[in-house]
Amino acid sequence: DRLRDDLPGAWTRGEFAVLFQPVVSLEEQRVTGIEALLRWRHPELGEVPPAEFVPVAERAGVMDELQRWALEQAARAAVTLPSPCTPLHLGVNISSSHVAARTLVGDVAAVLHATGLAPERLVLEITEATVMADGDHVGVDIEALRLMGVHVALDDFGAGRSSLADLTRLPIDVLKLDRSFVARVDRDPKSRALCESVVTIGRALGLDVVAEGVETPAQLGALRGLGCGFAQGFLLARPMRLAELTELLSDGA
Ligand code: G
Ligand code: G
Ligand code: MN
Ligand code: NA
Repeated sequence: DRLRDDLPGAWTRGEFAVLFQPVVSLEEQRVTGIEALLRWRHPELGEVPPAEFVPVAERAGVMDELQRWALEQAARAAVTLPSPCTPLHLGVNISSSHVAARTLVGDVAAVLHATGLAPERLVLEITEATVMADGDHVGVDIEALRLMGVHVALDDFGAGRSSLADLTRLPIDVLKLDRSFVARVDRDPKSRALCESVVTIGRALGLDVVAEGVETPAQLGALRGLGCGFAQGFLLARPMRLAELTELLSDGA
């Protein structure tokens, strides 16, 4: 089909961009990280969302190549950013095909080397689905990445068919609380209870918890009340281009 035909190499033709969405520390009230998010602007079809092109790229066998490009773009951008306090963490989403290809560890090492990004600043975001799909390999590769100093986040936590067992099995650093719970944290006792237990688990295991998809002050207030450490969402900042992010950070965010 059309996407399948046009995708390979589209990033070398300037059709892809990496946007950055700030992650805010609720304790320190400042930006402490960013998440890199891929965008494809097809010359005729317009914006194609990742939910559409990632599966196409995986089937076409080019997702690891696209991901290497995205990782490098994001890392190159991150090293140029002003950092008022400690250098920002850079979150990058990793697809299950990249993990399955077993090139992730080498690719990450190469990008760190090429860009000079400190490994401690990089947070690889993997989903529970990826963890489930790939069983043992994931654990081995994650362990290797962590030995390099890279951090790992479990993305969309709570939404998949997980797996509190993953938390004991995998050496991770961050839990990203799925936005489906965050959406109703201020109104629905069950959502609130789920958010609270994730915050509690995070504290008990020494993991940072990032609430995703925060859209209203009421949600933010509820999350603060639960002691959630970090938040991300349209209320705080939308995904933005590097120039805009640089400006935001220079203004002392
Ligand atoms: O930015 P947006 O809300 O459209 O992202 C939708 C989905 O696409 C999210 O689940 C996000 O993790 C994923 N995504 C965004 N950028 C990347 C990327 O560089 N690699 C992979 N594998 N997924 C990405
Ligand atoms: O699956 P992942 O967590 O990587 O998804 C990130 C996606 O979430 C990005 O595509 C981003 O555009 C989107 N996103 C970020 N903040 C919000 C928000 O407040 N509300 C909603 N609905 N989506 C958001
Ligand atoms: Mn993510
Ligand atoms: Na997520």
